[in-house]
Amino acid sequence: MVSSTLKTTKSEEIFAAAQKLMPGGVSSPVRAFKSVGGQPIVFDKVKGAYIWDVDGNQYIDYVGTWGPAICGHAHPEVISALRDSLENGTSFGAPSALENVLAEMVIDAVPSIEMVRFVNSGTEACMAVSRLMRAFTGRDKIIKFEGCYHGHADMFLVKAGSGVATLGLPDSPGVPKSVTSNTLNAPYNDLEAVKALFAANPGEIAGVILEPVVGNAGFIAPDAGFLEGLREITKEHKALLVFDEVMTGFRIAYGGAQQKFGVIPDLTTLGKIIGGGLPVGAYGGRKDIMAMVAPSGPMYQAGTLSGNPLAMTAGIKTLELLQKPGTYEQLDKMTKKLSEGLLKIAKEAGVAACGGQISAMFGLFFTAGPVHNYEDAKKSDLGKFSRFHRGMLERGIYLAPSQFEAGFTSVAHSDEDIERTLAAAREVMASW
Ligand code: HOZ
Repeated sequence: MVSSTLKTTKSEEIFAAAQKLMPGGVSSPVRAFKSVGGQPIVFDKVKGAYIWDVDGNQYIDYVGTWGPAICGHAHPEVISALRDSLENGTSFGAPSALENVLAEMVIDAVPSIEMVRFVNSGTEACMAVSRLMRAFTGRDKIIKFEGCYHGHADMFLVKAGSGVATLGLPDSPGVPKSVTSNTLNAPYNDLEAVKALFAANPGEIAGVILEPVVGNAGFIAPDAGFLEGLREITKEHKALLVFDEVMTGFRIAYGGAQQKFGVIPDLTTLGKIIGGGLPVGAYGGRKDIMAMVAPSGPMYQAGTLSGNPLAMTAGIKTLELLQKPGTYEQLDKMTKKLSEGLLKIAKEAGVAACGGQISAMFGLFFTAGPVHNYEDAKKSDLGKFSRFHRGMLERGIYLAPSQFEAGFTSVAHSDEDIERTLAAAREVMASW
C-alpha cells in the first residue's frame, strides 16, 4: 500500500470486498490502479467536472468515465431527457425512431459515414468492422499499429495499448495464434513500415485500422502527412482505411479526427460520446460497404440491446449540446492552457517531460521525447508517472491511473479548475 494523506477508509473496505467478488476487484483492468500503486478510490457521485468518492473527497476529473463525459458528468439536460425516455421503457429490441435521429446526427457529422449500425461498445464496433473489412475485400489480413487499442476482440490483442500496455501484458493467453497470424503490426507514424507490410503480403491485406490520434498509448498525435499517406497507400492497394474514433469522435472536433485532418477513411468506429455515458458503440462508412451488413447483406452481426432507447436518448442530447457554437474553441483553449501549463511547470522543476493536446484530449509523458509511437511512449519514467498520479490524487485531481491513457477535459471544466490543477502539479513536481 502506497502511503497517502488521503482519507480512504471506506474506499479500502469496499475494494477489499470487491477483490473477493470480481477478478482484481474491478469490471475493467485499468481502473484497478495496478500500474500507479495504491488502491483505487471508489466513487459514489459524479457531476460536471467533479467526482466524489465514498469517503467524501472531491476531485477534478480528467478521466470523464474514459471519454463520454464531454459535456460534464450528469448534465441536467441529459438526465432530464433520460428521465422522460425511461418512462417509455428500458429496451425495445425492435426498431425505434430514436435510432433514426441519432443515425442522422452521426451521418451529418462524420464525413466518412453514409450509413451506420449501432452496437453496445467500442469493442463490438471494432470487432464488427474487422469482419466487414474482410467480407468486403475477401482478404484476411489487417494492419494495426503498436500501442493502438481497438477493444479486446481476439485479433486486436497483439501489441495493444490501454490496459494491455498498462499491465505490461505482451499478448493475451487464450487468443489463438491462428487468429492473430492475420494481424500485422506497424509502428505508429511509420509509413515505410506500412508500405513494407503491403509489399510482403500482396493482395492479402483487407485494410488498415488505427486511432487517428492515439489515446490508448498515452496521447500521441499523427505526424504531418501520416494520415494522408495511409489514405494513399490503402487506395493504391485497394484496401480499406478504418479510423477507430471511439475516443476521438465528437472530441477532436464535432466530425472527429477525420474532419479535423481532412482525411476521409472508408469506415469509422465510434463509441463513448455518442452514448452520452450509456453503453454504446457504432460503425459506419461508405454505403456500398455497409450494404454488406445483415440483413441488407450477408455479413452477420447482431445485438439484443443494440440501438437501446436510453443510450440513443443520451447520445442525441449530448450531440445537441455539443452543437452549441464555440464549444470546440472553448475546449481547445482550455485544454491548451492545461497542457502548456503542465509542460512549463515540468520545465521549471527540471523534470524531463513532453506532451500535447488536440481539442479536449491531452497527455503528458515523463521523457524528454518527442513521442511519435508506442516505443517512444514506453521511454516515459513510469515511477515518476506513479508519483505524479498519487500526488495529484492527494490534491484533489483525478487523472487516468495509467501512463498509457489520454486525459480528457469537458465543457464543464472551468478556468478555476485548470488553475487549481496547475497549482497542484506545481506543488507535486516542486517536491521531487
Ligand atoms: N479501455 C478503456 C480505456 N482506454 C476503459 C478502461 C476502464 O474502464 O477501465
